[in-house]
Amino acid sequence: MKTLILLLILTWAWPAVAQNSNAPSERGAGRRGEPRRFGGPIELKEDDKPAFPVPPAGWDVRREGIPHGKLEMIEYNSKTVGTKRKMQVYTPPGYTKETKYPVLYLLHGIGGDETEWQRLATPNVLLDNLMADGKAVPMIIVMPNGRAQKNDRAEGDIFASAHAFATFERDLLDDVIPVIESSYSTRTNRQDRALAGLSMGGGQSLNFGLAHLGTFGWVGGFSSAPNTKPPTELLPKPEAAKQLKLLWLSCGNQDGLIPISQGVHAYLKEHDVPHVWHVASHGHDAAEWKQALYYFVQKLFK
Ligand code: FER
Repeated sequence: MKTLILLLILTWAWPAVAQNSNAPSERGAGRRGEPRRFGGPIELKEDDKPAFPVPPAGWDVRREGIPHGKLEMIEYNSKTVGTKRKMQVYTPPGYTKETKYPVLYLLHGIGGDETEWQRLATPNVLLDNLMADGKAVPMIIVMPNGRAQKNDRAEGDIFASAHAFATFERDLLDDVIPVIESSYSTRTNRQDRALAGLSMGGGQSLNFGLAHLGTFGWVGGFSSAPNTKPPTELLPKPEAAKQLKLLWLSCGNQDGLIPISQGVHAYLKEHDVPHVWHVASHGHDAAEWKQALYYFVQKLFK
């Protein structure tokens, strides 16, 4: 049965795979923001509805006259990969060593890298605005590169590097988090670390977050991709997830990958695991991820 489902997903995804590997203009950075056509037929269920409204006017516009956070690109030595790797770090307005901050680790998709979230969704603008309005608590956001291999650029056949997104589990736990916690002024309990991502990054967040409940207190999968483990593997003991402060699943209602999120949602519901299920009117696209991030961060660390 599992093999059949996997075969079906691969068959549906194949046109997108072929397109990506054959057309240079479709490769790598820069083609994000376009609607994507992954996956198969979409069958919406009764509760596949938005949990949040369309964001209010001005939500994603940089405002003058409010304090702004800072973005920096840093390098770290990855023992896991054996190279120097990059990650983008947002520190909130007024960041000071006198305070310890919680941290959100935010993971990109199959065609992205450490710059993708910033290009697609300007998390710094969303967070600056939300903090100015008292709707989000000050936090650090880390945007690492989830393709844990020596050449971690999104080039060539991006699907051929899908396995490197699994290797990233060790890079995140053994390299990224220790580097962040020794370089920035952070709080370091499970309730002070959140893990979320889009598509491949959504699958990574569910796979790693639910396997390391002692490390992460807040886990979010946005439009999670076929790298997401089947629900019984993700959470063999569903009651264990009840220790999470937040478990979040969201997906656009025009995204052919929605069966993956629907499957996880159905399993959580069956086992009474509290979670957010947010299905807004989008495809597999930047508009979906941006509003998911906007609402996800408002729930964090409270
Ligand atoms: C697939 C379809 C889509 C797949 C991954 C994706 C690993 C990822 C899409 C994205 O990150 O946007 O079959 O297999």
